[in-house]
Amino acid sequence: MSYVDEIMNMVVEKNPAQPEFHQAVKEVLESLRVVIEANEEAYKKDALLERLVNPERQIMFRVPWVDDKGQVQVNTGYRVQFNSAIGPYKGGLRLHPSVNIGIIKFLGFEQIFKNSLTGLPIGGGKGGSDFDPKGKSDREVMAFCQSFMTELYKYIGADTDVPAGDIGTGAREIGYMFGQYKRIKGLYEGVLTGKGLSYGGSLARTEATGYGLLYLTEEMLKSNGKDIAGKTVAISGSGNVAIYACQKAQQLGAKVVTVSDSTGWIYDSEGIDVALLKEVKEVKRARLTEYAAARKSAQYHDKKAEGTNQWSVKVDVALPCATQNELNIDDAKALVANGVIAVCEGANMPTTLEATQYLQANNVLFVPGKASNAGGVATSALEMSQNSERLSWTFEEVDAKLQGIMVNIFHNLDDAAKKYGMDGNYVAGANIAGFLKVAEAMTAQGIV
Ligand code: NDP
Ligand code: 2IT
Repeated sequence: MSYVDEIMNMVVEKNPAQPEFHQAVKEVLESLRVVIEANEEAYKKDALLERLVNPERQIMFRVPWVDDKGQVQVNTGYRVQFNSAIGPYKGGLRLHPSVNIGIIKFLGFEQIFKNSLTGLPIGGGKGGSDFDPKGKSDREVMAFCQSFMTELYKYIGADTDVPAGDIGTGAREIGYMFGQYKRIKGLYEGVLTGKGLSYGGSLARTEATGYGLLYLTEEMLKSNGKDIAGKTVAISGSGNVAIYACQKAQQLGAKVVTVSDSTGWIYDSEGIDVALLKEVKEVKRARLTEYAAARKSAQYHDKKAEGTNQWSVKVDVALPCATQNELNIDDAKALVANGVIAVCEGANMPTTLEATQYLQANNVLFVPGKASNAGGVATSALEMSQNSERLSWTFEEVDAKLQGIMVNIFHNLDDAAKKYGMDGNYVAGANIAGFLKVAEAMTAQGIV
């Protein structure tokens, strides 16, 4: 049995009931096959793949807090410190009822390669909790965040592990967590990113993931003789990534006709009104039905009642920006039948393996999230740099750096795919380019 297959089997056997983690490892290892096989003896002797798929450290803890009725609630907190070969652990905190150790491990594993692709010195980590911020009062969210940080602070720090936002964790949650860290540690340091501008945050971090997704998509289309301007785009999600993807797509001359949340989706024939979307989602924290109620050109579709989603709409470009496995084989078939030319992932692993293969087999340009959504973590690393030098850069400076990083990521993965004889396979290109740097650093640092 080949080394890659041996490791795949081991991961499934040793980590039962973690299907998302298996899926993430499978996608990466399959496309690394040619690289591993070229150097199999050395990698095997050093157990490089065994070390790569085993987190350096996994922390799980109890998070008790008191709700507004005086009832004690108990959640589980997680931080997986996956790989620190190229820098301190870096990655977001997800707050969503679906969170479990397998989800955090898949996200942490992806983060290793994503962070490597940015070209910046950051290792891979991820954390979160099964706490659901939806429908909670600000005081309840604060109580949870303070309790969460009262345990997490022991394991993080500006030079060891720097968490940030993800699903359910935005500026409000990062603020409460930062306040509690500072209070317990008595230390004002850049221990979290995505902070508010008044206490060490970076301009353009809020926009970075969505903007970065579009910078990379634009460059990828250009390199294939196409232009984002004039294209019709479907976006899923209506959170941080989706909103700023929408904004940048429209600035670049595309028309975004859909957004979604977990219950429904919007088709807006005039193009999504970003100001209205921000008001509904960022200010009111309301549902998309409110967007439809406020705009004549918008139709609201209930996902469950209709059994439909935004991938049934005829578009040129699809940007999944909500969550894992939200674009399956039936969705891929519908997109291809409608003539889609490109799918670039804003979320982490939103496309199933089967759907990815179908899109690639039908010549759809496909960029995996670890490359196309890397603008968020890249700008987090720029926030760390600003915190270290105790300076703040202008929006234009950060945005220009972000753009340069995304263009660079695309060319690195394009070159890697070509070098290994898989021209146009951006999944393979991203995994190979991300892996090689981490593998070299791990090898250089000995058996640790
Ligand atoms: P937000 O919490 O801001 O928004 C999440 C959006 O996705 C909401 O519209 C939410 O709908 C929807 N959603 C969440 N879970 C589900 C689900 N199970 N089914 C259907 N819809 C769902 O999160 P972000 O925008 O920050 O994150 C979106 C994706 O992007 C995630 O995969 C995240 O890991 C990834 N990402 C985020 C980065 C960042 O900087 N924030 C960086 C790189 C990747 P509802 O409100 O109904 O739950
Ligand atoms: O998935 C991701 O890259 C993020 N949620 C952002 C992580 C970060 O450290 O900014």
